Amino acid sequence: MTKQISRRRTSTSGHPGQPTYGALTPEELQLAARNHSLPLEALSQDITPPGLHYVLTHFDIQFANPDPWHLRIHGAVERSLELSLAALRKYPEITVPVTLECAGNGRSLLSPRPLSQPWVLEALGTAEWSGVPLAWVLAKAGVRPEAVEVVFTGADAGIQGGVQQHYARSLPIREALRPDVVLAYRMNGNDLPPQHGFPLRLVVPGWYGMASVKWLQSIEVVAAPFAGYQQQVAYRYQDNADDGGTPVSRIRVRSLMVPPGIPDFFTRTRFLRHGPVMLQGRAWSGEGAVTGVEVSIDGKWVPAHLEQPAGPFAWCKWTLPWVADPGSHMLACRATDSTGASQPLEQNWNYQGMSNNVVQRVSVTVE
Ligand SMILES: Nc1nc2c(c(=O)[nH]1)N[C@H]1C(S)=C(S)[C@@H](COP(=O)(O)O)O[C@H]1N2
Ligand SMILES: [Mo]
Repeated sequence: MTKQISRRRTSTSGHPGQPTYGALTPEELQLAARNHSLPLEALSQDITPPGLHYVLTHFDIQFANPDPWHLRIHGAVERSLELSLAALRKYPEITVPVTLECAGNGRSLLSPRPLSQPWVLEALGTAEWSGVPLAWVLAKAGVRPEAVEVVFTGADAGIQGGVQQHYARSLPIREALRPDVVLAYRMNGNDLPPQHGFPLRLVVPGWYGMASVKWLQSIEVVAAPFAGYQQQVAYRYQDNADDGGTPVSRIRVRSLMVPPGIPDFFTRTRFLRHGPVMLQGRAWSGEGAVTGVEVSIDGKWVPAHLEQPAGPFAWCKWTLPWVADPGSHMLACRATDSTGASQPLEQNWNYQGMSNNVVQRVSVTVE
């Protein structure tokens, strides 16, 4: 099922992935209408309601029948397993609060703009994912000593970069054996919605969303690095089409704010009354704990108050009281994590538009 594929060049005029200038293309609009982001006002909620959590699906959403469905665990293992949903539900269950973000978040802000899903700033969400620890299932199968990676394959298939494929990604064996990586059958306490991977998906806390394979049907332990399209071609930091690049993995530190006041319908410009207002938002990082958030009001940075996150890979809330005086103001927020990384004021460009964690700027008119 998981076909090994060779690397292909995707750089001909107007092809997907190729950077471009100017207005959004009809193809980008088509993707934007299928895949939606988190409305920024939903940053006010600790846990994102499933309908507001961002969605990214490369091919078609699957509507699986849970009865004949089963998960295959095979490859470099002592015992191959075929597990029904009922069998998986009998294993120990964990619940992990996780902030997922698409690696392409912010892509539409880049210039030139890589042709793909044109996210603005909000391709993220935080959910409580419940299911079986992947490490438990791998222990049942018995990982053989030659294992180097684990390959996860979804039921969805399509064509990308000229290559027909099932959506598939791998994890290095040490990541796959982390105790918090979960084979999730519930999101926020309910069965997974179809768009989030019913009946079963992988959730890899701390990694960009592409690692968390939806509609999971096969787990293969392999003795050589996986060469699938979504691993070797997509999701890489590249300078240009011919650069082999380096793989995208952990989520870079980022923060966003709930735009204060009320919006203008068409432009989304914000309007608010003068006087005290509590600015608030969220900050997260897959590389280490968030250690600080600063908020800039008309260019002057001040530290915000940080709250404890629900888990090591869930966003934390930040707040800052502000007394808004009449006029036009520019607000921004910037987070730092325990590795010392903080968000850039101007984004470094890369060919696929990956991990654009530039600071958000919100302009407000105070009356
Ligand atoms: N089977 C499958 N899994 C997938 C994808 C996909 O297209 N097919 N998209 C990936 C990407 S790029 C992201 S960002 C996340 C999005 O997860 P969500 O739609 O539940 O938010 O799923 C990942 N898992
Ligand atoms: Mo993504």
